Amino acid sequence: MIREILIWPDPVLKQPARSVERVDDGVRRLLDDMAETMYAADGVGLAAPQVGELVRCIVIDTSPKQEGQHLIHLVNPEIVLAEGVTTYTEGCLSIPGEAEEVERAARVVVRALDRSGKPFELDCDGLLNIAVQHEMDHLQGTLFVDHLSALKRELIRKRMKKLKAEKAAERAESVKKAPRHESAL
Ligand code: GNR
Ligand code: NI
Repeated sequence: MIREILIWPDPVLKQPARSVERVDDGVRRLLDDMAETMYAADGVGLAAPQVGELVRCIVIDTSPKQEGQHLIHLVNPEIVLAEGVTTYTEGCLSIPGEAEEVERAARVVVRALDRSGKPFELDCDGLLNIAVQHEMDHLQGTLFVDHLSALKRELIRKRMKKLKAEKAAERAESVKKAPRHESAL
């Protein structure tokens, strides 16, 4: 099921996510929804807080458009090694239409559970490295705008508030046009 992606600023996106106690069917269902939502939105990653779930779950697929081919599930990820510095122009599905350069570690090794609850390690460089750090930021309530100057962040906040107002107006309009339809999506 495709979920709605929260748009920043949203109080949920600022909160830390809790660890998963057991990788059960409920967690796997969430991971499947997140993957479907990520592919539908053409993203390279998605963190559970972006769909309103404050749990430490991430999906990533940095491969060019072969759905499912390189899908990675990260449950309770922890960085066990970070080295070097790199910059990348980042975007975020929760901050649509914006992109800014962000400084990150050049390489991270992450330890996480897979969708069967089995621990594994992932040695990340390139776009995967950027995506892993970007998604892990989401799990502690940090977005790429938090790495920018206050001035840039406030400019983007204004644009996002306008975007959200437009979306709310669109929704209100579609409710008016189709009052008996399940349109609160
Ligand atoms: O789809 C995404 N693209 C992207 C591009 C550069 C750096 C990070 C990302 S992650 C983003 C999806 C997203 O918002 N995940 O939280
Ligand atoms: Ni993001």
